[in-house]
Parts: sequence; structure tokens; C-alpha cells
Amino acid sequence: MKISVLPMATLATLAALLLSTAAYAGETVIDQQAQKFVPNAVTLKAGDSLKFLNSDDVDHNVTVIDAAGNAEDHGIQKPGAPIVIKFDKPGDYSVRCSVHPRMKMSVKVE
Ligand SMILES: [Cu+2]
Repeated sequence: MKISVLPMATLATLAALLLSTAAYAGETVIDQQAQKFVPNAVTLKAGDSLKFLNSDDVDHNVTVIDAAGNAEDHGIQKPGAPIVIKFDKPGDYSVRCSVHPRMKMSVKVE
């Protein structure tokens, strides 16, 4: 009897841990409206995600550039098609739209 109780307790602990981890990782929504990122500056915790919406009726693009200048291009983003990007590494990033060079925002990951 005692042997079967222990794994159950372990499972419950694991489940609680998984749930708290899921609750901890945040997702912040960024909209692209009138060819602007709104808001245009955010601070995240490592492991958080940004969900980019496109409320405009034109294509956008999301390119993430780290402090060393490495760019990660997430491709053309059609109106109404969200893109979710996870930020695992602390640092300062800028986000650009390659279609509209004036569109930029900053992301700080702590
Ligand atoms: Cu754009």
C-alpha cells in the first residue's frame, strides 16, 4: 500500500510544478496597427513570448535582431495571421518589419 502512495504524491508534485511553470511563462500581445508596433517597447522575463497580431490590411514581417546584430526573420505575415515568438535568452532586442523600415520596437528580456 505504502509503495503505491509514493508515486501518486510524486505525480501530484510534478503536475503542480508543470502548472506553475506554465502560469509563469507569459505571453504579451503586440499589435501591428497603422504600420506601427503597439506597444513599441516591452520588458519580458526569459521564456516569455510575444504574440504579434496584424490588424492592418497589408502584409507585415517580424524580424528579431539581437544585440550582436544577428537577425531572425519570421517571414511575411498576412493580415489576421498571428506569429508567436519565444524569447529564451536575456538581452536587448529590436524588432523590425522588413516591409516597412520605419516599423520598429524594442524588447528587453530579463
Ligand atoms: Cu510592416
